[in-house]
Amino acid sequence: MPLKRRAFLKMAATSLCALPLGIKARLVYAGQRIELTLQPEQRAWFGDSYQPTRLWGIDWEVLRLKQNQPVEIVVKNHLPEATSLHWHGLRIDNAMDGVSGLTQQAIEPGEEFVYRFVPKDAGTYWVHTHHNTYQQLARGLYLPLIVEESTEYPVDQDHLFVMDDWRLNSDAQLDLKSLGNMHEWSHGGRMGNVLTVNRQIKPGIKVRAGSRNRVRVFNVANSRIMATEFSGVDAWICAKDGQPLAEPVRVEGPLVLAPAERYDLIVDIPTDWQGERPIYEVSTQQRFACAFWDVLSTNVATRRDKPVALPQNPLLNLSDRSADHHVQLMIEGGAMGGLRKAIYQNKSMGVRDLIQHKQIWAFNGVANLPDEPLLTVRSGDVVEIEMNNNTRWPHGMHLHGHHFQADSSRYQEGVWHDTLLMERGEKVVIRFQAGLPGKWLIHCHMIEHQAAGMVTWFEVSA
Ligand SMILES: [Cu+2]
Repeated sequence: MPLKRRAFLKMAATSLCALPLGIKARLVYAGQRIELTLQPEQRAWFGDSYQPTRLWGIDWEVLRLKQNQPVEIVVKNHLPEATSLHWHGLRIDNAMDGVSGLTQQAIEPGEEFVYRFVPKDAGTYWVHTHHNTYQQLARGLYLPLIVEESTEYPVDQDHLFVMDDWRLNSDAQLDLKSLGNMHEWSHGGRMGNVLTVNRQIKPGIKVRAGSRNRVRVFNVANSRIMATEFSGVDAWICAKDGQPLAEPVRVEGPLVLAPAERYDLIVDIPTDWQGERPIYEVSTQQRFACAFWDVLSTNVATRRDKPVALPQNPLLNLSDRSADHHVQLMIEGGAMGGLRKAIYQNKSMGVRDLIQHKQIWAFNGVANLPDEPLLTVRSGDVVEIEMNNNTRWPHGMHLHGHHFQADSSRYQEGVWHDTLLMERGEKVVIRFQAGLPGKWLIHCHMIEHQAAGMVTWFEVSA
């Protein structure tokens, strides 16, 4: 049994704000060429009583690019394993999508790869490994990525709120023995016992009383669905998965995020606050403070006006377009799912054989990446995928290289997503315009589910 979260909370050193050795603060767009080094990283989460926790990471705290400015990002692999980087949510050339084995060869240790693209959408995205993802993401190989709007949005401060879920052993090191546990793969995925925000345990987010803040909330966990409660503040959602909402929507109740989902919030801090005010994670029975507002009392004038919408990104309005294609995606398998057989690597297999190959989930009767695409479409076509979650588990469905709209009851109509939480038994139709030519993945972003079968692809031709 993994240690319980509470045990680790007790051990945690009080908010260490300094960046660990080898991590640089904010990589701001600095001309055309940027270098990222993938490297081992240490975090002294538990003070002097334990060895620092050894992770994998990238040598920056955050990467900030500018909308419509071309970049060349040289990624140097100083890790002991091959890897590749996926630019999650960016609509860029397929050859830059970073899926090893599909869009590029993995970057070997000591080698480098140059990603070249133009970020055409402003917003909140992230970069993460797409090679042995269930292991490498669990080790922490990701980086928040912000594409700045060309006109600055009016807030006093812009904060990251990157939530992660780590599984540590009693030595406070990554519990690597539990990677690949088939029981977890067939259930909700691999859950951690330590929650961090911005790679820190219970950090303070420095704000001024009465200020208006943009807070970019990410769930970068392998599989845990997070729920964050920002109580006592006025908060609005102004973007989902990087894409602005037509009108900001007030946050009512906890903000629920499937792995890989992001929300941009506008948060007004009350004028009479000072000192520490907790922010809670409430997805489990163990409601606890995962971070706090560290409020400096000042005489900032209160803003009582509703926040304005962010400028829209160049996405096609789908409301007056009928679909050129409509396909079904039946999601099956998992524990208590009644899956009897599926095709894996072109062979029909019973469940026992599938489990031997570490497969237990299927899309349309096929476990893992098929040779043939789910569908082939032309760039510019409007596509509908009817996703049917015929399993006993929630899933976070992610489409590479595209944003889509969904008829899900959980979200407002017209909201754009690159990742969508689906409840057990739920059916959702997603709609999008096929973008750049190439091979694009559709997969569950509960990464153990993806590893165990929940992945397919579609092809866009010119
Ligand atoms: Cu899933």
